[in-house]
Amino acid sequence: MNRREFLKISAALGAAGAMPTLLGGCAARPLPGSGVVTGSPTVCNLCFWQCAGTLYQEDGRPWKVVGHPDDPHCEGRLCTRGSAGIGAYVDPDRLRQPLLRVDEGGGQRFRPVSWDEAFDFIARRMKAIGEQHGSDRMALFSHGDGGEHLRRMLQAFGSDAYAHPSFAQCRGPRETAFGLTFGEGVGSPDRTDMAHSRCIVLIGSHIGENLHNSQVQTLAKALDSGATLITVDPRFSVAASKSAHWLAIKPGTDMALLLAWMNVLINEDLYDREYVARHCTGFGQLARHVQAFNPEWAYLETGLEPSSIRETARAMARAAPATLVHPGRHVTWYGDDTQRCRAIAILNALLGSWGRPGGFYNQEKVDLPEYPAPKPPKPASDWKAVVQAEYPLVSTGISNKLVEHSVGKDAFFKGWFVYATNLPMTLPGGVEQIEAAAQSLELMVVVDTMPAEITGYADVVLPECTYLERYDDLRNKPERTPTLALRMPAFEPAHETRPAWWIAKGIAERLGLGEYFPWQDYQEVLDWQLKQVGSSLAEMQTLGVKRFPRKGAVYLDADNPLRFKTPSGKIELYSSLLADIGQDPLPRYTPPDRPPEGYYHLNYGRAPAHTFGRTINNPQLFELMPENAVWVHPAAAAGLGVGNGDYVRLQNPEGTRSNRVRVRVTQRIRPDSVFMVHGFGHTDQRQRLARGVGADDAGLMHNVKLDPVMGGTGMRASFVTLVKAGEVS
Ligand SMILES: Nc1nc2c(c(=O)[nH]1)N[C@H]1C(S)=C(S)[C@@H](COP(=O)(O)OP(=O)(O)OC[C@H]3O[C@@H](n4cnc5c(=O)[nH]c(N)nc54)[C@H](O)[C@@H]3O)O[C@H]1N2
Ligand SMILES: Nc1nc2c(c(=O)[nH]1)N[C@H]1C(S)=C(S)[C@@H](COP(=O)(O)OP(=O)(O)OC[C@H]3O[C@@H](n4cnc5c(=O)[nH]c(N)nc54)[C@H](O)[C@@H]3O)O[C@H]1N2
Ligand code: SF4
Ligand SMILES: [Mo]
Repeated sequence: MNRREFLKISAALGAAGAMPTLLGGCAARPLPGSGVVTGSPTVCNLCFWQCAGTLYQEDGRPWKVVGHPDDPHCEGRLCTRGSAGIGAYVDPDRLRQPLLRVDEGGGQRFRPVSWDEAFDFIARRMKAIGEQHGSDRMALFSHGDGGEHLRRMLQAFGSDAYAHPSFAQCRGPRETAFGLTFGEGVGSPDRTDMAHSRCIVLIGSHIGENLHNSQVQTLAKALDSGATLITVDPRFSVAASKSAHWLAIKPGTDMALLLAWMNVLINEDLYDREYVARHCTGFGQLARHVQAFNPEWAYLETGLEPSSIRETARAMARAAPATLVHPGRHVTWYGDDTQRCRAIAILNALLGSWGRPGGFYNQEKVDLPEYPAPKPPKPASDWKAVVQAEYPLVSTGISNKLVEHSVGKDAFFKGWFVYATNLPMTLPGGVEQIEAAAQSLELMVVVDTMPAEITGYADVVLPECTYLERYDDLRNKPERTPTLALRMPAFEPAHETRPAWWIAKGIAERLGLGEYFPWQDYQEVLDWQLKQVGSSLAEMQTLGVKRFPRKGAVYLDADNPLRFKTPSGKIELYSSLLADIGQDPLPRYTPPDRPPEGYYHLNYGRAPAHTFGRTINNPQLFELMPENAVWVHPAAAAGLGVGNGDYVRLQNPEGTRSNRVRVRVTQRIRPDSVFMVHGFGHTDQRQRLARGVGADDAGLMHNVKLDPVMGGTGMRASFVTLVKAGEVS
């Protein structure tokens, strides 16, 4: 991207005074001193968009990390967080050596140990679990690339239970819903074709604060070329401020709006008749189903004027099929989330946008073979049948279910590996659940870079080196242009830290399972894989990013009769699979719980400077945003007697209180809600910047709504009130 284009983005998305700078640095980069500058390819690990970049050093000292110009994830530019990647490497509070929990002087503490001692301890406990309970009783929680290595090691041992919080606490409902409707999920990066959209509908997706790099850039491009933006959000988000229509919906009532939109599209004959006739099944049932849900009905639920519901439906239809009703990403909200995401999928089908320019494109990845290694044994049992049998449509691990089945003497799971996920702050009400699981488990190994809260519950803490100090698997994501990107070490691992591949191989060898890791070094694996697709590690060390040709079409091919991967082979407006398991085959509206007197909806989200809790202690990002604040509407603030900048604590109806947090009085939130950025309120004392600053939303969640289709945790049904910090005993 050249400087002019960047300025356009800034103008489109960044001009408003309240808007933080979205993309890091400035186009004219500072010149280095007189030293020797070297660069090595990397893939950013500050969030999961996985932008490729280059780490530059001057005379062997870290200088800066910048985006790769040929990378579709970043178009040459890293975001605020990615630009601060060096902060993760230099953080003085990083874990430095393996730690073992020991009983000493009547209490428990962690003792630094050698890798050998840590591995021996882990192998001994795992063997004991295997002998006493079975080798299928280990579970893996992971949110990051290195987790795959641990997964291989655990599969070799006989355990294949695995969950990541990006399913049941994040995008599981949309993947399930789109799978049921179109036979395929949305995936990551999201397969949205926003750059070509003429109308974009964001339902709670706060793109701009949710800073997934190229997604923000394509939204900016679409706006620049005149696309209409419709934002549905109870909060005046950054995206709302760029919108032609901001629908400040009553929290939790989106389904009513979605049904009313369908009602208008069908009754005013605005849907894509030809597309629906050709590709969809169940239209008749849908048309009858939505008759009851006209905009006047929806008004009573959502508080949105019938005229604006009609007007926005017509705007969507005018631009169709280049209308994208964005599927959202963190969509575990009110428990009916798969159904709400189904409604979004159906709306896209009515507009004919699935598989069409400006809607959703077909994804492809590089056909990259696995390194030859023995196949792991078949586990002794089917853990899904034990742990999540009530969700037959789900093949992915449901993290909260795995936790539930780790508590108590008779629990199925006896040991955990936790890789790069801070479960106490990631699962709603996580502290109590992780505490309970830790009491029952015979082994908990945590692999992290930082002394996060989860490490406090571990028997063994293994310090991973940061992404700038290691190889990982090649980035190979399903996307528009199949692309490989290489992450390689720019620095030697600091202290006694090591990469996950080394850790997994070391434990496997201690377990007598070394044959499953038939290589000395991960470079061997990467070089072998790359040679199978006509490249090599040496080439990728120079290129960083390599694009590959597509095999199939980017959009639906109008000339070919198509079979979708659903039972009927069609886009299922009426879901036969949901009907089969006794769930609503057509989405139905359930009114959400309302806050008790004196309480507010607890709304939360992202800020451009941080990723969840993982970046708060990053010295560069902490400086940009050292604490969160609780947004309160002026009317609510007046009633509560609190003012801008006052410290308060949030308290839920069960009496749980947060850390103290500052009030931000603003018109940008509805009077019935408060809003805060997730990730603050760390309690581990070893994170010296992050500890004690701001409040944590996860600890306040008391009314978690499980999704009956996919088991995820609906996290938006909790309520809080504000207690002045001075009044707290
Ligand atoms: N209350 C609440 N809960 C939420 C959300 C919310 O908004 N509010 N959001 C949900 C969503 S959308 C998601 S995707 C999940 C995210 O959930 P998590 O991924 O669990 O989020 P973090 O809290 O950032 O925890 C990441 C952990 O990984 C460690 N880490 C970072 N880099 C590395 C590395 O290179 N190697 C290793 N080994 N460890 C590393 C960090 O130190 C930290 O302990 O949370 C979900 N839970
Ligand atoms: N900077 C930054 N960017 C990130 C991340 C990060 O940690 N930091 N995390 C990434 C990840 S893993 C994810 S999953 C995404 C999450 O980002 P998104 O999927 O975009 O957002 P959500 O967290 O689902 O929703 C937040 C928005 O929903 C609004 N909202 C709250 N309640 C309702 C409601 O009832 N109805 C409607 N319509 N809106 C409501 C809030 O006001 C807020 O604007 O962000 C990604 N991008
Ligand atoms: S969006 Fe930002 S933090 Fe995420 S991978 Fe890209 S540069 Fe890194
Ligand atoms: Mo997420």
